Amino acid sequence: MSRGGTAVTAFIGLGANLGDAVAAMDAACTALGALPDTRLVARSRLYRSAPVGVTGQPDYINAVVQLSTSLSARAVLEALMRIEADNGRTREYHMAPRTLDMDLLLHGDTVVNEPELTVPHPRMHQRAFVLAPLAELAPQTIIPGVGRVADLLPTVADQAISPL
Ligand code: PH2
Ligand code: MG
Ligand code: MG
Repeated sequence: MSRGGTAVTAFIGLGANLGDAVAAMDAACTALGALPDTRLVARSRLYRSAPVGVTGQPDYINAVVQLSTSLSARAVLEALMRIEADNGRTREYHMAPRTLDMDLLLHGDTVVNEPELTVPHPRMHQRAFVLAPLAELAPQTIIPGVGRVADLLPTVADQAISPL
């Protein structure tokens, strides 16, 4: 679980478009800050964004949280799934509206390519709802193999998003 005390900076993407999404963001942050060997460093503003990749759903509320953690990427993933479930997350079908979605975006310079976990998140650089809140916290961050967050943001300027 722990990495021998070596903390990395990790970024978590939060999203919700079902139920009280603002309350879900707060609950998620509280739960992240309570994880072992983990400190919540910063959270972005909340954003309202049009659904990407799916139509006929309510807008999403999105945010990004910065952690300092000595948990492994896999341990973080397990924690995210537990927090999602604690907040009423169900999985009726792919891309179903959700009370809380938490995605591990970046975990230091860790690269994982496995069926159940891909880090960096494979689509984060294509999504304004990730890049805008991430740019607020850490615009100079390099997405390994892709580029700098601040440079990627203009490439998704066509996606509708605004601070709440
Ligand atoms: N999450 C998805 C699919 N589409 N669109 C927005 N705007 N925000 C999301 O969090 C989101 C999405 C799948 O996780
Ligand atoms: Mg997601
Ligand atoms: Mg997810």
